[in-house]
Amino acid sequence: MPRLFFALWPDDDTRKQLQLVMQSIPRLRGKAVQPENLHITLAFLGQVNDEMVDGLEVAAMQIKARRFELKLDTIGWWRKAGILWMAPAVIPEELDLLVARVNEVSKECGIALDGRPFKPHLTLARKAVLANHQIQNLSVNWQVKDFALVQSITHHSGAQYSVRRSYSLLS
Ligand code: 2AM
Repeated sequence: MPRLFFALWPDDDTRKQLQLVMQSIPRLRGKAVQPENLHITLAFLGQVNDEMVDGLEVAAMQIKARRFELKLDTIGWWRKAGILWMAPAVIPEELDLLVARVNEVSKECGIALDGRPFKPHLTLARKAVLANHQIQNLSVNWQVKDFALVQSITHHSGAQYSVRRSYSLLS
């Protein structure tokens, strides 16, 4: 049973911008997310029965949602979870609509979601220990043109993600 999630998967340009951000965070302690693994989760599905995966992949093709610009302009740290993240100060309406559609389609395919409110964030590092300093003037402009169904494989060394399928957004 694959472990799946829907995500915004950065294009090459956005990934380069994110790498620059990571390089400019001083004394980053913790476990930095590998550059090729950086993403924003739209919906975490967990283990999905093999029989359901094909239906899900096809159903997601019916999602009609628009492209949008995502400005990641806020860096923060969840102390308890030890997560250092980047997020948009303003959540575009298109992103909320996309998440709502992805959730609907997943439920229609029989997948139970955890129902936690959506807090869009891109995890930069885990087990991060950080003084409560502010990092300013760092932002990433992401032209979001698609979203993806991603599989997570857990190794001793950490998680490896692979995009199973990506879906274009409308221009
Ligand atoms: P995180 O970056 O805040 O840990 C793959 O695990 C992705 O799904 C990660 O981006 C993770 O968010 C997200 N996710 C959301 N809910 C999860 C859960 N219950 N278990 C594992 N990952 C979850």
